[in-house]
Amino acid sequence: KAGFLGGKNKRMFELMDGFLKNDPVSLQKDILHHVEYTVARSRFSFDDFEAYQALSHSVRDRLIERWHDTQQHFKKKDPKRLYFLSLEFLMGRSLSNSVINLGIKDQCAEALSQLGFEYEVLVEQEGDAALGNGGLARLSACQMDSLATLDFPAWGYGLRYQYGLFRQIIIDGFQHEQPDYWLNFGNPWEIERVHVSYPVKFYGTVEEEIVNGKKCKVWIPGETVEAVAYDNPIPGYGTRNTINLRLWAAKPSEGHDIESYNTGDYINAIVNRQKAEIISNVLYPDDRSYQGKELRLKQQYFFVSASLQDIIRRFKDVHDNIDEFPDKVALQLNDTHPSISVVELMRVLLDEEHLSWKKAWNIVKKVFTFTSHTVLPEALEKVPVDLIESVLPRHLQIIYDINFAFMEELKKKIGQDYVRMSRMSIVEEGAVKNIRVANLSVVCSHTVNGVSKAHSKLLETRVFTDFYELWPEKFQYKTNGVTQRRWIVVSNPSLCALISKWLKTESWIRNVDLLTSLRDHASNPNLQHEWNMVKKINKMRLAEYIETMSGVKVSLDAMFDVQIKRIHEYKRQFLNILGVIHRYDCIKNMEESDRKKVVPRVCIIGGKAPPGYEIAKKIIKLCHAVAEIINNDNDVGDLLKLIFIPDYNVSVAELVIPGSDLSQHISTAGHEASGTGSMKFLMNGCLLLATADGSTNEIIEEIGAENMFIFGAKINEVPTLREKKSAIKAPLQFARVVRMVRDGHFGFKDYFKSLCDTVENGKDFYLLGSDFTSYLEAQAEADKAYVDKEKWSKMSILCTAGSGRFSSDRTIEDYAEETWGIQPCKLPS
Ligand code: KOT
Repeated sequence: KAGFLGGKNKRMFELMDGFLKNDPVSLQKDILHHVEYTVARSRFSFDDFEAYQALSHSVRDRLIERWHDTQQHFKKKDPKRLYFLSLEFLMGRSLSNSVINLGIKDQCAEALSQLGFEYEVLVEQEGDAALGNGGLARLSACQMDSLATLDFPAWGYGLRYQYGLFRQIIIDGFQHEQPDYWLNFGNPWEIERVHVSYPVKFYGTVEEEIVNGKKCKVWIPGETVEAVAYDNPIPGYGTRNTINLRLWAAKPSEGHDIESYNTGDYINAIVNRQKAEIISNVLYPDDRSYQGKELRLKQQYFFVSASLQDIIRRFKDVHDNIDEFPDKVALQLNDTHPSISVVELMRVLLDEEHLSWKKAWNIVKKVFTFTSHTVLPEALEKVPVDLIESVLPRHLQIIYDINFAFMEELKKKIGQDYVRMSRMSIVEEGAVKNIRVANLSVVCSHTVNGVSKAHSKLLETRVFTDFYELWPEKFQYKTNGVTQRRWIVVSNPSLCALISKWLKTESWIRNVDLLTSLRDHASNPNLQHEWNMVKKINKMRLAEYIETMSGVKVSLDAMFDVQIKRIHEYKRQFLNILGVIHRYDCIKNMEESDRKKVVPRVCIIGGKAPPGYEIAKKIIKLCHAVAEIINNDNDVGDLLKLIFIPDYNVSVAELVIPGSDLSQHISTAGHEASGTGSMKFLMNGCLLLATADGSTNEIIEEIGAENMFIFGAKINEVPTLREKKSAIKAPLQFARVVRMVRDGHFGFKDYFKSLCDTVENGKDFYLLGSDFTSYLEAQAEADKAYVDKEKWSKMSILCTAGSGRFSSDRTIEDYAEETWGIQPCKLPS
């Protein structure tokens, strides 16, 4: 606090004369300074990676200035704050994003070029921060960008995994997983806060004590681990506001295993200390099936406990009355993964603040909001009671108490309907007793929302029906969005410049609704021409990448047709591959003269399969096996290519999306909660071939079905189709392509048998067979549209023009107003 003492304060201002400057010469000085003193290389000799490090540190200095000012401002204004709790954040690269948000890209590029470096090359030196799996995690990252840009007083909290999402390598067409030790080369974007650390307790017993004449529970832990904070500044665009993403790392606590030291077992005591760090070691790959793993529960509680201690400390710095907590704090649960926090807050209020149950419960139910990101029943988290009892004994007691109170309330409302009560209970009875984390989250939150209109409806009618009937007012919908800063400005600079030129303003970068005025020019041949040039540049970049990576040369005249996302049966990459086989089969069987009429395609698939998900891995192998045959068939040539892009991640997406003509979002209707990939493609003027699932229906509302290729069963038709499917014969074309795989046309006959079995003999749970004909029709429509260049360009422009609704800025504004009750708190400029 010394800095705030009168006279000293003045002296400090004199010494640190204003903010760091952003002109190229000042940037050069800073870069060279960091080369010499941070990277410790000679300023006369450093390579691209070292230049990247020095540039990053220079940018980070600027972030830190803003970060300090923002935090100070928040403290002074004391607004209600949002704390976004998520076990996953998929941030990708920071340099390119920070430079854009700080508005210093041109200056950096100029500074570097005079030093003999190229900005674009340095950006490529950075590895991805992949502390998350897919959609949910990338959504958190986009939402952090919007929270900062819109000046909301928000913080993110998560875990600082040492190993991020596994790297995918492909050997002979098979996926192998490699560890992602992303911190190997240091991480300039984080600030270690050795003094911000909290003890987190595990195991042990619960005892009773008398405090102030009242009986109180005391948890005597069996193990204590220290949580240390690492701060990651998140800059807003066009504002000085810079918010914080605080990630926790596990470290041994001082008192750890004192017993062993006392008994002289020094070596073992040290070894045991290291074990504490395991908690934040590795991100769990998402396979959407919960197995009740002890380490996973410990990760969840570890980050939640540290975050709540931090949040309560910050609150108490300024407030004496804990009753005001809900006026100052909103706690957002990103799916059920952080939901143990509702129990932890109860525990702190009861056992440490000594509030009555009623008072504590009143606070808890006013602060939490819960967003669900799935409809798959197997993805709903359940934790065995035995496991909680051992790891968090006091929490189990509190869960039982919450459930008891809830059951009593329920009985009053619905009478003695025990069947319904047992469905709604937080405790699942059975051979293995489980805690239903989703039920706990619904009971303890004041709002529950899905991530698209369709998904929210399904939550109300299928997943949480009983709860919806009980508390309809709790349920909301919040359509997901993505940030146009990363998905246009950073990743597609040519399109960004073109849009600004035609709109005669850059304001759309903060106010994406302005894109709608592109509609007025959609038929303008000049815009269409420039639009197509931009697409061509991006296709060239992508084609070069494909060639370096796979050795396959692709034609720029071909339609680039892309499906990139995690591999899962419900996302139906298998349907895509079967469609490619069908296309191949048609080309092979047609007259030479007819081949001239075929619209050439480059079909691109990318994505990681969860390590234990056999069928998903087989889909990847099938893609490679089919590609091997097609790409080497001289009859086919440039008419059809199939490419698998390995190790799909945020940076790869930044390259692939701008270079795509068509993108596929073809999940079985009713399975994709939202899908945010489609929004990134839409912004970049790619046409969508999609089922009416998740966010697609809302995209249809915005840009019109006539500008998309929609196919397949609707959400409400799926259950009936499933019932009837054993009676319905799959179309002949479908049977034929599956037979080609079964018969070994692409090799590996035995290996693919179980994959083929998933779609035949009355199984086909994800309805590939029944959607196949309409899928092919939609594909034919896309071919037809592609040939008509004017029509295609117009549709493409209309996609970008209609993408405004799918900005995370809009999503965050909706949450701020309808869910969290927070207001912007902007730093004066
Ligand atoms: C993972 C495990 C359990 C529950 C949910 C998930 C999950 C859901 N992980 N990612 N998601 C995706 O979240 C996105 C953002 O809301 C959605 O767009 C997408 O449909 C989900 O699959």
